[in-house]
Amino acid sequence: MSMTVLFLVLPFVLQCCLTSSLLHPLDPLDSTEIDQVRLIVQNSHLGSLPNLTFHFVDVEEPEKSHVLKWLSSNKVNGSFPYRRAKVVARAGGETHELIVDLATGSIKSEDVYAGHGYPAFTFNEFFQVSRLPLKNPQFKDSILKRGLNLSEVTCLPLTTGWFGENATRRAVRIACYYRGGTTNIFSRPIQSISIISDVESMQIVEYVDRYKSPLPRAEGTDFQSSGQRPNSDPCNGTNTGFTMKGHEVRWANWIFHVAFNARAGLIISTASIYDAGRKKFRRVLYRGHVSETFVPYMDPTSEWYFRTFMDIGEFGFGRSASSLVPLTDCPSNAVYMDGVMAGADGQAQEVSNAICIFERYAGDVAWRHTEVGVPGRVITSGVQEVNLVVRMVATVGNYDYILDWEFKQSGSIKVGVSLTGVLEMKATPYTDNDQIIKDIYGSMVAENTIGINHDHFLTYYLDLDVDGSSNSFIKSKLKTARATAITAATPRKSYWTVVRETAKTEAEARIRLGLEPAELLVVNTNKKTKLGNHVGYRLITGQPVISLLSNDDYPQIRAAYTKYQVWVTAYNKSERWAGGFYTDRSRGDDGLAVWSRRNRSIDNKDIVVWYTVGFHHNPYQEDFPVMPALYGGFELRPANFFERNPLIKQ
Ligand SMILES: *[C@@H]1O[C@H](CO)[C@@H](O)[C@H](O)[C@H]1NC(C)=O
Ligand SMILES: *[C@@H]1O[C@H](CO)[C@@H](O)[C@H](O)[C@H]1NC(C)=O
Ligand SMILES: *[C@@H]1O[C@H](CO)[C@@H](O)[C@H](O)[C@H]1NC(C)=O
Ligand SMILES: *[C@@H]1O[C@H](CO)[C@@H](O)[C@H](O)[C@H]1NC(C)=O
Ligand SMILES: *[C@@H]1O[C@H](CO)[C@@H](O)[C@H](O)[C@H]1NC(C)=O
Ligand SMILES: *[C@@H]1O[C@H](CO)[C@@H](O)[C@H](O)[C@H]1NC(C)=O
Ligand SMILES: *[C@@H]1O[C@H](CO)[C@@H](O)[C@H](O)[C@H]1NC(C)=O
Ligand SMILES: [Cu+2]
Repeated sequence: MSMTVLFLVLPFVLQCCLTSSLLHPLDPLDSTEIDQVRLIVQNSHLGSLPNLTFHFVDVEEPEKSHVLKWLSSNKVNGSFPYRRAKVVARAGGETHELIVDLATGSIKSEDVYAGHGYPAFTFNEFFQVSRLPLKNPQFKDSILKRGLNLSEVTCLPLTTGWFGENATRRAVRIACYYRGGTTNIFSRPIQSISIISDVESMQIVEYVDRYKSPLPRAEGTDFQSSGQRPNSDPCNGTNTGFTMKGHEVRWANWIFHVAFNARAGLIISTASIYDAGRKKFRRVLYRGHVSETFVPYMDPTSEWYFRTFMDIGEFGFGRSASSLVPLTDCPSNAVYMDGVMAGADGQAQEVSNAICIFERYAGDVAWRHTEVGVPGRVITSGVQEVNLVVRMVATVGNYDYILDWEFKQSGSIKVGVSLTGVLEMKATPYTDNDQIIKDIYGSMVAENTIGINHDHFLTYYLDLDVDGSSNSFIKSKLKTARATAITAATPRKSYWTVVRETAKTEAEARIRLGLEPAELLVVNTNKKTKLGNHVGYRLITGQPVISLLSNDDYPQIRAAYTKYQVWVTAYNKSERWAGGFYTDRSRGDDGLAVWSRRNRSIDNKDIVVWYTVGFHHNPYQEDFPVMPALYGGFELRPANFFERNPLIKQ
């Protein structure tokens, strides 16, 4: 929900000591590689500039064709693509972009970024900036005036967004909370203080105290669980059911690659499914991950209007990754993977248990049938559903996002997110809903406490490669037809029929769901089933939620892509982040909406689908003091991809 960082629950950040041999070109950088990158950058001229900090260090992914060639050549070393890192560092008050080649230990290219927006904040910057008020005389005075104890105050940084100004410095807002009597800091906001801090000079540059609001009380805000956990689990002892080689997972009929990076968190790549009929693996998804999130709050007043967070670009889901807790976050049969990323100083940092992978026995039925029509017999047959889940949790300040990628043996990939954690709350003099006479921009969730209305938009990058890279996007519209027009010999007046439309250009593939019944498909028109249907995958969408902000509102300009739930673009390796790469204080001149405006051809091309899982969140009392998980998601489901139900063995 917000860019704040709750330092108390941040994952243990350790110096990493893992070494592993390279197995896949899309493997994330390991700790040895990250340290190698750091040394190369520090030994370059950047090392002599003041304040060198690392904001982004990630594998610079090789060309798709090279990765595919390596995969199809049985992974022989000779065809292993290059191993490079992309680095974004700040030094001397400027943003530097570098491509570092790891084999030769050299810098391949270097640029100073001169466009709008800034790279993600580092953990160190957030940590330092959150301490500033506690040393500030004006703030100390404000706390004293309120009769509060400074040692019970926690301050957290909030990104500032962009509201038409010409930004010349990296800055954050700071919000402060009172811990007195509770660990649920977000439930006790110290209202009416506005603080802006310059992150380069690490100084408070604006301070306003309007001193009026009461402090919500501590009673009833605690959310710590009783500590009781089931000491056994029905699944304990089950075989994990899958094998892992490096980052590559093989399970049932699936093979795919699992990666972790600071920005997106969990990344699924090169997912293929075994087709027992054709006796081979067939490609489904080249890459999938959360590309951006947009969380605008609906309170336009001075302390709240700027809360329009884009967590992926402003901070990062990987950097917010929680170490997963066995039996709470993942069942007992889960296998864990650590995450590695670069810290502000360029050193490798590890998040232990950042990802878990487990077989889910949901208690559901994968398929069944009872046949009573065979004389003398009742035939019942079916199988239980067993899926494989890959999960991570990003705790971005007050909110927790549980991100799941669930693989089914039927060929479906179910992608979902559960929102939980704590609301972002505002103090109010009201203690009863009947006292309210004007808009409070949210709902009363406790005495003196408003849960402010807001949205969550999680935009997924889905580079589907259905049975190959050349795909088309089809809207299968269901239209009501008059029966009598076809034949007079029917008493029926109407029926529905399917009218397939291929989106030829990017403009035709911007979709607002819910306006007309339509199924959305990615098909490979170069490949047919034996029956002559084009092979495809269907995008089964969730709730049709789009941003309700006006198009001229600044946050909406930055997150223009949230006006449609579905977009399709022509594949371009450097177009991955829906809100643009430099998201902090961005102006909407980079990102999905801008790329789509090129209106490229997407018919029988390598295409990328972007789907936004959205929530309008008008809080209810049950969301307090901590919110029960709320699920949203979508499914990628085979559509004439197989000759028949792949669950029925031939
Ligand atoms: C390929 O590279 C891996 C890791 O670098 C190494 O262990 C292996 O021996 C190499 N194989 C061949 C055939 O060169
Ligand atoms: C302020 O809080 C600290 C830490 O909880 C405590 O040690 C101290 O006694 C408190 N001071 C006052 C004046 O209440
Ligand atoms: C920002 O800079 C541009 C170009 O220098 C100028 O035209 C514009 O008025 C400035 N806007 C603000 C809000 O200062
Ligand atoms: C370097 O950091 C220090 C302390 O944060 C700051 O005072 C100084 O202005 C910074 N220098 C540059 C060039 O950003
Ligand atoms: C799982 O089972 C093993 C042995 O069967 C036992 O030692 C362990 O405590 C169990 N773990 C949990 C979390 O139930
Ligand atoms: C790929 O995308 C980048 C960023 O949008 C753009 O600058 C570049 O021209 C694109 N390349 C092609 C071949 O379209
Ligand atoms: C996109 O391109 C198509 C085909 O060239 C054209 O018909 C359509 O008007 C274009 N749409 C936009 C919004 O540019
Ligand atoms: Cu919410």
